[in-house]
Amino acid sequence: MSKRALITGIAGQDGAYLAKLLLEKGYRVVGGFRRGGWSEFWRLREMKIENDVELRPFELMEYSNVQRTLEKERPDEVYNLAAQSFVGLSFDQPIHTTTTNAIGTLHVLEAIRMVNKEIRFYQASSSEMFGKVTDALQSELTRFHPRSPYGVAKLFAHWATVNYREAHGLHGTNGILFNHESPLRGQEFVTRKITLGLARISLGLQQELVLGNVKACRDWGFAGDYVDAMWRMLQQPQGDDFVVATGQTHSVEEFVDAGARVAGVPLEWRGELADREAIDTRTGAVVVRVDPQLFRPAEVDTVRGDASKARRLLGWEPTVAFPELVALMMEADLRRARAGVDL
Ligand code: NDP
Ligand code: GDR
Repeated sequence: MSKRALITGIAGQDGAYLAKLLLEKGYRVVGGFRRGGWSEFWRLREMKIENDVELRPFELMEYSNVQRTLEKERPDEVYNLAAQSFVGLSFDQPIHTTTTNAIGTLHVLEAIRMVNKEIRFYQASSSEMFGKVTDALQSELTRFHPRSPYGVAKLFAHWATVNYREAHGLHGTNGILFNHESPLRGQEFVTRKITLGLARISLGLQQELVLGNVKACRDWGFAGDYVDAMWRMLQQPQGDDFVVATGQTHSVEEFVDAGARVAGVPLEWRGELADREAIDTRTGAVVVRVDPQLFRPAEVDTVRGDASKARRLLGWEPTVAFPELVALMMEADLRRARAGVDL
């Protein structure tokens, strides 16, 4: 009989990639979504799986809704991807972020304990938990020092998952995933903001791209690779914690440069951090500008992950390197901008 998976947050970037992967593996996939506008399933449509996933209204903050979903759908595996996932917003909405990301996760763990302790549970932990990093390379053993309400809430959920594993014997796993991107990334995140902005600038549809801290560095991988790691984790005999990362780090400015090369916009940077800007060398016009108002109250300056445990125990490897990732996103946004499509 085919396995059943419940994915919370199915309408998000990772939900779409994970659902596609599990369907290809023969799973029955149930996806929890919040009711919103007409565009809520655009990612599932892009992946051409909208009709293959069984969609259920699902609200993480409604405990009885979570429990009833488990009772009714009887999943073998639950992937808890639902979250307020935008770090920047978490400074303005710390309580909403914390209740969703921390208590929401506890709802799922508690419901699994009540309904069926055999259900395997994946928690979407994050490199944001490392925050003010103490080790040059962050592994499962690195000390946590979150720098945002988002990171603090994810750390609660992380430890709650460890605790349900140790206290109640749940098969609970934390995937400590570093930033992963794709053409399905939300526009609020810096990579998509850049590829969308540069695509529009190169076609004359937008004058400039305004960014925050362009010196911040991230370990950026491809979402398609990272959902494969999620699945591999839940096939392990016991719950565990795994870092998933490429081991390479690049600044936001380097992402802009790589995207501009694909878009055919020659850039030259000038100025210090707060008034940094890039001109189009053909015209001298400023096309990228830093606005200090977009700086975060506390920043994660740099992260770089050590995924050697995932390589060793899961046989996982990233397949898309930084230049290909940028090109993949840039080309998708150039196509969309030319077609007048806004996703
Ligand atoms: P997205 O923001 O694209 O997707 C998150 C989904 O969660 C959205 O569809 C959202 O619904 C849903 N959601 C939010 N609040 C609730 C709620 N109260 N009840 C039910 N659903 C809710 O995130 P990603 O796909 O990028 O990330 C998936 C998970 O992985 C998140 O938990 C994120 O924090 C974590 N993560 C992501 C990383 C990344 O680089 N992408 C790295 C490390 C961790 P709606 O569409 O209605 O808003
Ligand atoms: P992050 O991703 O906070 O790492 O969280 P984001 O793309 O938002 O920011 C990355 C870095 O870029 C800097 N930055 C900007 N960020 C945004 N969003 N917009 C800008 O204009 C801008 N300019 C510079 C930020 O300051 C930051 O340093 C993502 C999310 O997917 C989380 O859910 C996940 O847990 C972590 O990755 C790992």
